[in-house]
Amino acid sequence: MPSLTAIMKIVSARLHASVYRLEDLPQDEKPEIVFLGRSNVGKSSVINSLLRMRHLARISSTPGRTRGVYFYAINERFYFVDLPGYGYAEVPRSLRRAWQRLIEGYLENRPQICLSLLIVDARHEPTPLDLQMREWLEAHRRPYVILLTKADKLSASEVKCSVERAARVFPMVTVIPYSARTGLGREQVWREIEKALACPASR
Ligand SMILES: Nc1nc2c(ncn2[C@@H]2O[C@H](COP(=O)(O)OP(=O)(O)OP(=O)(O)O)[C@@H](O)[C@H]2O)c(=O)[nH]1
Ligand SMILES: [Mg+2]
Repeated sequence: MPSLTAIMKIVSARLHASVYRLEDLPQDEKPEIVFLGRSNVGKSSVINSLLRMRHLARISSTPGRTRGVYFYAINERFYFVDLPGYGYAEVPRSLRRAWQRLIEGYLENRPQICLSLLIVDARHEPTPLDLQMREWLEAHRRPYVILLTKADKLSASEVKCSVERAARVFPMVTVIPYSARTGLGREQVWREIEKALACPASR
């Protein structure tokens, strides 16, 4: 369903590919915006809220719902990439290992990734796995921003504290309070996406 954002006009958004094996990754080299974070943190909800679509990416209160790497083609120009969340202990170990292989294999060999959105729950300290993800992004020199999501569950002063805490944990990184429910942070995230898409590397 076409919709208008304040920043970018969304003419089309569709699921392009559901990938469960590295060999099946899209080959066309469109720039990619990646959504990372622990299981159930709200990655798929961020995608839907950015696009103002309720049902494009699958959302669930059951953790571990996103099982593949999902590529959404936006305006046929770039992809939003929804990854399975990390840190969900209930997933069988063999499946967790398979995800890890898939996610690492994807992230490591994908020069067209122009921005990663590392999504953290605004209510909680970043987890050790979030910090590990950050280490990885920095070691691989991947541009990223932090989204503190579910901010609607906090008061304005609690959101401020959460942003300050994140700025201490992730110094020198853009931190954006976000809510898929209220749309808080949407415009700022779109600005970051537009900036990343404008880099020469992503043309
Ligand atoms: N209040 C509130 N709830 C949210 C927000 N974002 C997501 N949720 C809820 O959090 C739950 C998980 O959301 P998802 O978007 O499926 O999370 P995910 O990170 O994609 O989950 P996995 O794919 O399982 O890793 C759902 O019940 C959502 O309705 C938000 O901004 N505010
Ligand atoms: Mg999901």
